[in-house]
Amino acid sequence: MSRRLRWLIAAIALAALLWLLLAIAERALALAQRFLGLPAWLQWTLGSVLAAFSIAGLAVLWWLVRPRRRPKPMPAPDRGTLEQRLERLQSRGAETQALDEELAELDRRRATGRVYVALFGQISTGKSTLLRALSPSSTARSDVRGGTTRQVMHVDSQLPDGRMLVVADVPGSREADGVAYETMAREEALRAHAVVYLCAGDLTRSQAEEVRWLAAFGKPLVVALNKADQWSIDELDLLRQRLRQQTTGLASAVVAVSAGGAERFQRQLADGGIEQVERQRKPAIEPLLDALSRLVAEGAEGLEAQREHAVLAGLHERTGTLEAKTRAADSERIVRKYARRAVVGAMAAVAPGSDLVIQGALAAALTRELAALHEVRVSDVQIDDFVQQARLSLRTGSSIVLAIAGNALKAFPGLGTLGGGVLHAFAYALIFDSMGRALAASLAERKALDQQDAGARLQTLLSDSGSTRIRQLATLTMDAWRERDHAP
Ligand SMILES: Nc1nc2c(ncn2[C@@H]2O[C@H](COP(=O)(O)OP(=O)(O)OP(=O)(O)O)[C@@H](O)[C@H]2O)c(=O)[nH]1
Ligand SMILES: [Mg+2]
Repeated sequence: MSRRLRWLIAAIALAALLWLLLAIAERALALAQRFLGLPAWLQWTLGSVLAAFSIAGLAVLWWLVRPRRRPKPMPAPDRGTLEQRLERLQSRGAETQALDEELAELDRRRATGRVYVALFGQISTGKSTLLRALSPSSTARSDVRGGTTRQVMHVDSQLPDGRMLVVADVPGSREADGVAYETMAREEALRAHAVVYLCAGDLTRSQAEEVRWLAAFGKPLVVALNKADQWSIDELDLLRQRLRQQTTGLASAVVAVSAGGAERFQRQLADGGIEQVERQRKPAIEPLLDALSRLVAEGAEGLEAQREHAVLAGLHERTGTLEAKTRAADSERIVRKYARRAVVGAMAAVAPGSDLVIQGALAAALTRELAALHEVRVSDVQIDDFVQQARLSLRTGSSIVLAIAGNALKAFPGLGTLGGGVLHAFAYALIFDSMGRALAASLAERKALDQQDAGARLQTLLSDSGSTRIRQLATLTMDAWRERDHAP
């Protein structure tokens, strides 16, 4: 577009805009004049209606753009549904023991009627030190040593109001290579009635995420700023204020404490020498004890429904992961089975043509079985369509498939010695493996038989000559071939 033309269009647009603004102003003035000419009672009625509309409009606008502090609550299934899912998984050979144990632990804790509180926070924020301060006379004390916590540990503690708690120390989160320990900590936090979230300064982004995660499970929460002894009173005020801002709507209280820990200093001796001294800092945790008293005032019974919800929500996630894993393994098995059958079918063919016409009945059965595994309903027509489409894409792609198969024969000398027909048998293994994988991935993601999506994935897989997959398929072909040779 020429420069002059652009100027012209801009000038016309500007003139149109000006005209529009003038028209609006004129209309507004006319309306105002008519409004002023109305009797007073009508002016008031109209004025009130307009004001109400504006207020409602502003409220809707605010509702749309307001900052959302509360994270979306985690969904939790009811217990019966969850148990059914676990049973189904178990019948499919999945390892559900840890999940069953979690349910049993839910019941066990309910039966004790005790209040459980978990300490949670990133490494070295002082959880183990706080546990010692919360339970100075605990018999388990000797097990709580300095250093990195590697397991969940419970001690009894008594609040100043006489209420008894079971407090859990857990491994710190965010340790390099500490995923397993962090999982352990998170699971324990979900099992507790309330959580004390420890930090040693204002929240970093990852700490803020942890607090949001706990709040999303509906955990009653106190944020404890530990190592308060390291800050001046003014600094502490600022930090508390900042923490309150960061956890508005997520935590019930923010408190500053000093859990204790060892302090080292030098002491001047009478003879002029210097002595290194280490002593235990005196814990100062009263604000936390007060906040905890308020947080668990309802007692175990009052907090139990919330706790159960969190545990079930956590189990819902874990069960979902196990379901996906089990389904992926089953899917892999099915694909392998059909790839093998396709190889056997190819070997039985009297004169394999150079055009790879897909084995229709086998492809339909593979599709049906994978759809059933993913609990996707498919009609016979849909299956026929899909197989037909796969056939078409193979017609154009068969040279690629044969080229990959040919290359593989060179790379796996064992295959090359087996004779001519093996090229086709291997090509079929590749086709069925690609088709099965494409279908399984598409079904898992789309929860439907989406021809286009599965077709696109099939195209990619057919030309994927990734070595591990090709090696596995070569072995599969070779095994099937040898078995045929040894068959009576
Ligand atoms: N200054 C100061 N240091 C503290 C305080 N509480 C704990 N510490 C020190 O912080 C360090 C870590 O304390 P731990 O109690 O082991 O921390 P943790 O959160 O259990 O650590 P992990 O188990 O690794 O997650 C130790 O050196 C403690 O002495 C405190 O109130 N003030
Ligand atoms: Mg620790």
